[in-house]
Amino acid sequence: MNGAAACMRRAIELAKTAWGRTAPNPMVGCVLVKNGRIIGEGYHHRAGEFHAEVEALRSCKCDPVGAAAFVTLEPCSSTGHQGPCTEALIAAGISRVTVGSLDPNPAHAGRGLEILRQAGIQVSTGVCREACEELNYPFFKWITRHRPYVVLKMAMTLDGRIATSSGDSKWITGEEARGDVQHLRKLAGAILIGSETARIDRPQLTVRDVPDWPCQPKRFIAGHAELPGFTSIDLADEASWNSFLAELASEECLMLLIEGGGELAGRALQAHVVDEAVFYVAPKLLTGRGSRPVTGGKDPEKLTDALDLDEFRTKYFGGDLRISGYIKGGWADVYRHR
Ligand code: AOF
Ligand code: ZN
Repeated sequence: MNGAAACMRRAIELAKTAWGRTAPNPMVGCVLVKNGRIIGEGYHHRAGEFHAEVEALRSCKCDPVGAAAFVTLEPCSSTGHQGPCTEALIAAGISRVTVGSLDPNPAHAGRGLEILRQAGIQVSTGVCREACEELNYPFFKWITRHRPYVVLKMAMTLDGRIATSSGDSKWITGEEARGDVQHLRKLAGAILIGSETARIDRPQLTVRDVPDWPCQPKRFIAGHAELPGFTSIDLADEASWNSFLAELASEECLMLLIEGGGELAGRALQAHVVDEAVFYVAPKLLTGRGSRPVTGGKDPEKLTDALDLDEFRTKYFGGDLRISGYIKGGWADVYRHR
């Protein structure tokens, strides 16, 4: 395979094979290349199992001595459930290691690269860095801040409505967009909805597109509503948000997905707990003063009170448009501009 970027892209693809299955570990992929050919590939399947580098070494059909390794994340350097990947790479005689993103886990951060260099391995970093980092924002925030990464997902009409005045909301977006939500949901260790949404929609909020999905998110209602499988919690102020998020993190939840309604969305944004907003916009205009708006909460006084977004991105899913961005001042924004 030609080119470091192409090898790293393949490693990213491998890492994503385990999408949503690795928590509380990151998704990691690794490709081994010798004489211009891929001789080994691997990815981290789930926490407690082999790391990507070891998987790739084990898959080799020929001697890996002198091969180059492309890893999406800095190889680990100490023993956890698994032995250090730095040692495995050194023992296998790997001569070059290209790393996509550094591992901010304080147990490894930077040390992995240092150990490889000291062993005489040529180390380079930063190939497809952004893509490698974005693969693991939930892990990065959790391991450094002991809080889950928070994503706010909403589906709305072009005029910013999420339901009629009577609460009819099925469906605003089409099948493809809802399929993308299933994909996003797989990363969520927990899902949160408002009490009104719980009462009116009675949603399941499960991952359904894979039979017997092993990592179903824990489900919570902000406020009080009876819904089987959901836990009611009180999120009255910033302190209660903070203890909720701390509790989730201690239960190894790497990502919280907030799925509406508008009142909860507004309050979560105003409590400054959201890191990333993912909005699906349907080509529909609902109109109506009583139709429910996509965000509620308190009324800001000035336009300068608006939250800004960084990296505003768009992608079509069928006829619907997904617009996403990182909330300025949130964890992801700060991390990206560090
Ligand atoms: C790697 N390659 O594929 C992964 C890494 O408890 P352990 O031994 O599984 O270690 C988990 C830590 O190792 C995790 O917190 C993260 O820092 C790193 N994950 N490192 O070299 C991998 N999954
Ligand atoms: Zn490792």
